[in-house]
Amino acid sequence: MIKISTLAVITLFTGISFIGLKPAPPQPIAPVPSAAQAAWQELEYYAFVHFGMNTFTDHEWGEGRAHPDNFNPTSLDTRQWARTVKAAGMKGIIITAKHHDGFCLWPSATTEYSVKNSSWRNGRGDILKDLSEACREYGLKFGVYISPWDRNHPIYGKPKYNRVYQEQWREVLSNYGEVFEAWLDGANDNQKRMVYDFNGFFATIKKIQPNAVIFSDAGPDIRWVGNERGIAGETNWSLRDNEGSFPGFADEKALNTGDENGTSWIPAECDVSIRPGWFYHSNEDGKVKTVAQLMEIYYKSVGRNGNLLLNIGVDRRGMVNENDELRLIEFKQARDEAFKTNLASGRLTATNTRSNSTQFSPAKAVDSDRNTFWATDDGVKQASLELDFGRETEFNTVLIQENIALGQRVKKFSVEVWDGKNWLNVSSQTTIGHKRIVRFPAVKTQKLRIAIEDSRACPTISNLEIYKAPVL
Ligand code: FUL
Repeated sequence: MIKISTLAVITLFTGISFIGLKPAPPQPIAPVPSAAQAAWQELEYYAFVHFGMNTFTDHEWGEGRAHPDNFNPTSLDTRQWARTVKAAGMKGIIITAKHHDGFCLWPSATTEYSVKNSSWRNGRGDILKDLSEACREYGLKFGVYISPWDRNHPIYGKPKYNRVYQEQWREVLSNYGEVFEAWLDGANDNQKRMVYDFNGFFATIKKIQPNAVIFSDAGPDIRWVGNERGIAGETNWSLRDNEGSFPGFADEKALNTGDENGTSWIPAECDVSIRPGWFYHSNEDGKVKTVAQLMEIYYKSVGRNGNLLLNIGVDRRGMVNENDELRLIEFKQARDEAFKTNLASGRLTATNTRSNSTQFSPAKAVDSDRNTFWATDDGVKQASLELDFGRETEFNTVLIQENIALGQRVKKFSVEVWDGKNWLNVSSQTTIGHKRIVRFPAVKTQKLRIAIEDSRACPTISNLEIYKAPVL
């Protein structure tokens, strides 16, 4: 009889586990996402809403001096925001609960500068209450932005302000149900030299909403992508060496690409506004980004392993303006059209399959199950996946995903097509991560090959889709 220890040794060397004769899955390679980060990554696309005193004073950066009565939406309808966002295919809304001017959209006890001192709804209005309820009704995630920089608060600049800001987070995270993301802006007033207690803020947020992810220039959970154009680096690691970095001091180049040797999992979020400004200005009604511009942003954010946070400046009525609403829907239709018919079917083979097992076969990359994946044997960092369509097929887009629960791995890969005699390279790329969408001039071929040329550990490819998308 074989002893258990012998089985363990065989398992170690062959990768075959004797429980149901299943091959052992690849070991995770650190760092890996937390459950909250993994869930966040699946959202891919959600809305930022900039709304506040600036909406009524026509500013981008208010100074915190406008009287609370100026805040006066004439027909506030947060359900219309939620309905629009839902129809646009977005998964949630992050609201500017307090921008740099310090005006709070909820009746905070920490300041006199809020809706409670506005004649709007006789001081009994609360945007966070209305919006969180609307998000729940429409099945959307609810997120909150609170600016650390406060141009109104009398004690801003003094250490005691840290307690004020922390208390503001405590209020919004305690009273409006589940919050999926806490957004800390890095913009600052350098003259007042406020020394922020970021670790204290992060601890408060985690204590009250342990499932929320915290965004700032420096994480800890989600990082800024390094620009406000919504564009991630072609190389985009969700890894980052966060040593010595903190919000407000952004290394924009490093944030854009992440860091292959990073010791923390801090994926990128790509924020950009649908108009030139973040807040609503009527003179920008004709400047809503075109569908072609939005598609380009989508391909360069979600298509480069980032999440897309697209901003809408809600107007003075307290509604998503018609122009933006129309464009959001058109953008949704353009994405539906681009990803309508997945052509990834045919005979799949690979140069290496983990333990030669069907459990990790190339077919797992096209089985519509994100939890299954094609993997190679440990140590095999170069391998290719070949798809024979069985007939000439025309396409211009390849969508590929890694199983990031086991860590981000691929460093370099190519898309190649068969011309009847040779493999022709149509695109050379670097990272994949949660999602990589590769575009190239349309090709007609019977066979496609994804050649992985380098990887931090054996690759784990959980999804491959192929499209002939309209060129905009
Ligand atoms: C920046 C702010 O200064 C802008 O006003 C805007 O809120 C943007 C999202 O973040 O840091």
